[in-house]
Amino acid sequence: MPDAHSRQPQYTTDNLTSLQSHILAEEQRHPGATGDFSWILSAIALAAKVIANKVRGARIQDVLGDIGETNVHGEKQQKLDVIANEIIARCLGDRANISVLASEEDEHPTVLRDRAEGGRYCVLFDPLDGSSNIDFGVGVGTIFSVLRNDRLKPRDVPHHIQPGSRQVAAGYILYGSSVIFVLTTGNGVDMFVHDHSIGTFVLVDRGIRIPESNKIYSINEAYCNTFPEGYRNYLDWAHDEGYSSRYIGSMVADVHRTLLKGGVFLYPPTKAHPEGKLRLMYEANPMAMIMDQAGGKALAGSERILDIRPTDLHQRTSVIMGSPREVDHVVRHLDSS
Ligand code: P6P
Repeated sequence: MPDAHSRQPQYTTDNLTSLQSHILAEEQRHPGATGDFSWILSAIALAAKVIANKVRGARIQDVLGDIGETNVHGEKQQKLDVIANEIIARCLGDRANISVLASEEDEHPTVLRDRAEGGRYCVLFDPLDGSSNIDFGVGVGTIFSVLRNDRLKPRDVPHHIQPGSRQVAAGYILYGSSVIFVLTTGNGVDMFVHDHSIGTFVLVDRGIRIPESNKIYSINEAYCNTFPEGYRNYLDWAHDEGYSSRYIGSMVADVHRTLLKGGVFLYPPTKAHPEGKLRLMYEANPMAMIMDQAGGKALAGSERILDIRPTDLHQRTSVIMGSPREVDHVVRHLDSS
């Protein structure tokens, strides 16, 4: 047995990489990067830790339930929706390179500064998606999308209504059995888990690839009588093919499972939401970038979600996203209806 002095140091392959050091390493990959971008992602990580703490203590700190008001979409605002919204605004608001903050919870975006004052990025977010589930301990999440404020109009007005293909970063934080941060900056999808013992997000998976296929569909079948015919034909086919159904009713949780296990997540047009229920700018677009970067597909009917040319911050869309072969099965039935 060699003694301690002769033994060569064993450099581990599983280095401990924090989200912060990962972001800085990514920044080094972009020549001329100014660090602006890293500032934004570190602010989102800070907000995630604060929100995770609130979610974890929800039933104890009496922040469950709704506040007796509705948001711009006519939905009951949960106490934690408002709290999470304020936390993100406080963490991002002092980042000098942010031009616009746009939230699901606010009818109008907050313009912090225009491009001439250094506002280079727009950050759009759903502060606490799935919050109606929080009273029952179901996983909820924050979804974020980062765009450049690079459209110079005559008045140099911030320009945050851009197609999803122009996102420079996107991701989500899932507040579940563990707090999981999934991020893409256009070079693949990486996953971090919050290690409470050291108070930081640590890298646990790099370059995630969604499985090509898996016989799982995720949809609220209660509305199936109001789905367009092609979706109903797909469901009949999936039933005959022995598919499993998994639906949590919290987009971040359903999409995260789909990303890791494969399958397809769908929110078709319904009678209540003929254009689809999910919001394009801060739900569908960021998730579509994640899926695209992980080798999956993300469509609204037959159109790529990332190619949709938006007109309104709060516009909705239908969603079909997941394993490429599973999305193809859905599209085949839409096309033949
Ligand atoms: P439904 C949560 O309210 C949400 O916005 C998404 O997180 C989720 O995927 C969807 O709505 C669930 O909608 O109509 O099935 O309850």
